[in-house]
Amino acid sequence: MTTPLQKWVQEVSDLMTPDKVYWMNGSDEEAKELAKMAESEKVNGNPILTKLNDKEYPNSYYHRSNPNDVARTEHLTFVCLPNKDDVGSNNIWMDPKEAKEKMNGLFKGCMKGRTMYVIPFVMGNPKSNYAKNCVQFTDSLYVALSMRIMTRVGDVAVERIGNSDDFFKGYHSIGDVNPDRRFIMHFPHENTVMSFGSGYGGNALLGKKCYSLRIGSYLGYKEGWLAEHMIVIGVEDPQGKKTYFLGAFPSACGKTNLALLDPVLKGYKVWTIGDDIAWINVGPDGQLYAINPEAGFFGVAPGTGEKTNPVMIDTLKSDKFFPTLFTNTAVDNDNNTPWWEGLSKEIPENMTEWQGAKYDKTSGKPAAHPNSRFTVSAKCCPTMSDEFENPQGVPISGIIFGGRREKTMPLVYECSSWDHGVFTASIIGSETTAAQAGASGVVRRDPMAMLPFCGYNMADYFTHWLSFKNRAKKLPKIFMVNWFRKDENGKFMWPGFRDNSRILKWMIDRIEGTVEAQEKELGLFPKIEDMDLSNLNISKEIMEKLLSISKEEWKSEIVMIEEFYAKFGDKMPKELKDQLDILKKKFA
Ligand code: GTP
Ligand code: SPV
Ligand code: MN
Repeated sequence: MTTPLQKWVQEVSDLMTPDKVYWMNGSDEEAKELAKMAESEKVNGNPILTKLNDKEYPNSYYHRSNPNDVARTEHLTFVCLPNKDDVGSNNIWMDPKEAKEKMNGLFKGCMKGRTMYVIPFVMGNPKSNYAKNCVQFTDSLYVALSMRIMTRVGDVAVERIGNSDDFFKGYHSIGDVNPDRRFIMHFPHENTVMSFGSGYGGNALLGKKCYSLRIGSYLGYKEGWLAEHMIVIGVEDPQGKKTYFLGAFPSACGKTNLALLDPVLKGYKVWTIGDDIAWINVGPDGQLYAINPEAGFFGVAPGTGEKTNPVMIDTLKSDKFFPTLFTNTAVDNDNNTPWWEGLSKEIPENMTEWQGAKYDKTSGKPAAHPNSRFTVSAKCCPTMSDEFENPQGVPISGIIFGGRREKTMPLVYECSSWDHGVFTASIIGSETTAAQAGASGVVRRDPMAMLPFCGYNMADYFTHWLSFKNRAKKLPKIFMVNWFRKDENGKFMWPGFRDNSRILKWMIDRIEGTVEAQEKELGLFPKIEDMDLSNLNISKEIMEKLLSISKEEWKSEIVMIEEFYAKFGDKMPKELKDQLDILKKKFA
């Protein structure tokens, strides 16, 4: 008897006509075999993978992508629900029928001469009721190996799927890596994504942004849960008590760094559960519980160093999983090790830059692409929490939102209610980064850090967020942070990174009710004397600046918020419009 899964694979291979169809089982032996093939297989004259120095970086390989394929391409990403109004102005819509015709045209015969890798995987611990069954196929060895790191690949997914047709169907071909023939099409109502022409993480590892966020958020809306662009961490205090937080920052704005934080504050410890995606459910006791559906990290390399993120450096040097990948970093040829800006103070003499040329230090250009990344298993991370595999997830006491803002946004404040928290998250603005193709440094609204990832109308999404005040018995506190505020000379005023533990401590004190806050226009602010700034060389004046609110800046901010809200017309929930009115009056 053929199962729906087998039938589907037969249909897609009939269309794409690969020379071979290979089903991945997720074993170590298989990964080693695939890596060996990737070392000998060439694309554009370059091997797909090159082995790096095994002593310094065990099990590690280098991958150089096509220079036109180094980031997510939001302008080529579509949500194809039958009704255009259901995708909202936050998404680009295409009629599902038209989208499928287009994709089938691209997919027809696209795997001739190639192997189709069928990758069955589970998002979340297979023992969890919150876990989801998925299958993606691809003709890229790099994508196949990356999926092994980022998800739980193997027979367990095939067993869970059994004779059912209820599984995520991910279509992927790297095609000819031509941006004119590149599309990432989502069909949330059919649990399907079709992706062609890119091998880049967010475009090609379909379990990640495509499924766990865009399709996931749509499922969450229908089923009463949330799929979010969030880290999940447990912060242990000196008494050993753990407080669990979620944290949402836009792409390349500090999630991975906060998720693997090594606190400067004595006696505190951060336990990692997730660094990019959280699935949040109301648990049996009425609290919010979160799991991380992923199994690895696809992290930004530049800026990761011994000083800023020692835990990630240890993770990358671990030998606990095969393989670890480095993509579009530079290579230090004397040591055959990956290198990027921020890894070490000295720049190695003999380097190949990310596009394959000899690196010229005097060029003024970075050696690694600003969005160069590593792909590494959570098994390699020394701070991984015991709760990572907990099928129920962890109970959440605080939600941290943030953005990257040179100006306007204070270092930290607390929201005064759930509605106020949802409002505050809905008005997040952030400077764009190299994680998405296009200009960097442009301020755009990025509500909940989900603008590129919400798979349905964002106004409905806000309504869904608001509804948790009725679904949950006990809600977490909501905080807003900005690590990136600069002084007149363009220098970051807050040291950030490991010093962010000072902010986490204040949040825990607020959750425990041991410190008071002071009310300002935006919310509840810390009193400077309540913050642990021990052994930190920062003046009271700078702290005041970091926590200050400029009436002028907020007046123009409100104009931008109104423009953004207007894009959603009548669908915008009343609670948020009321909150905006209240804020406007405060700055009138
Ligand atoms: P995605 O993987 O794209 O979702 O990003 P992310 O939010 O996980 O970003 P990540 O933690 O990798 O941070 C990206 C960039 O922000 C790097 O260049 C870091 O050096 C920088 N960064 C992170 N935390 C801080 C901080 O506290 N202060 C400053 N100044 N920079 C930071
Ligand atoms: C992001 O851009 O937010 C990332 C990288 O985490 S990707 O998975 O490529 O989207
Ligand atoms: Mn991300």
